[in-house]
Amino acid sequence: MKYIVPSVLVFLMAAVSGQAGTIHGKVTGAKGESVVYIDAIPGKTFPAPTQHVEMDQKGLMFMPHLLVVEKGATVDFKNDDSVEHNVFWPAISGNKSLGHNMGTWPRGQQRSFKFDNAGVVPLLCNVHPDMAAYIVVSPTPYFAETDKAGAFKIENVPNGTYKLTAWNEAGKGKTQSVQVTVTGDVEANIALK
Ligand SMILES: [Cu+2]
Repeated sequence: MKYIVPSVLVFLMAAVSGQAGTIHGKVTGAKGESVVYIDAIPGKTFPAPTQHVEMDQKGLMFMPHLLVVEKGATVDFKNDDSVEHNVFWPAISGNKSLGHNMGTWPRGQQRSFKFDNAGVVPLLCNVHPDMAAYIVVSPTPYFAETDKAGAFKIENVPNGTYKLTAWNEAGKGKTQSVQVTVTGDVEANIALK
C-alpha cells in the first residue's frame, strides 16, 4: 500500500505539468491591431531572445508601426531614407526614467538597443514630428499581435492560470486584463474600454 500513494501522485503531477495549450480569442473595443500578452508564468524566468528584431525608418515612417518583442530582445533601428532620422522615446509605460535618445543617423547605418524593461515604448523622431510608432515589450514569450479584426492566438502556453493583458494604441496607455486558465485549448476575449 505504501507504494501506491506516491506513484499515483507522481502520475498526477506528470499529467498536470507536462501539458500546454493554446489561447485564442478576440480583443474588442478598439480599432486595428492590438497586443496581447501573459504577464507572468509563476516561478518561471525566460532567457533573453538571441535573435535581433528590426525597426526600419522608410518613406518618413517607422516600419512596422507596431512591433512586439519579448523582454530582453535587441531591436536594430535602421534608416532606409535619404534623410537623417532620429529615434527617441520619452518614457516606457509612462516611466520617464526609462526614456532614451538613440541619436540621429543617415541611411545605411543602424543602432541597436536591448529592451530589458517590459512595457510600451512610444517611438518618435525629433527630425520629423509626424513620425510615431510603438514597441511593446512583453514580459513573457507568450504574446501575440492581433489581426486588424482583433483576433489572436498564443500557442504552447503551459497549463495554468494567468493574467492576460491587452493593449491598443487608442487606449492612451491603458491596458485591460482578464484571468485565463489554460487547460488545452481555451478561448479568452478582452474588451478594451
Ligand atoms: Cu525622421
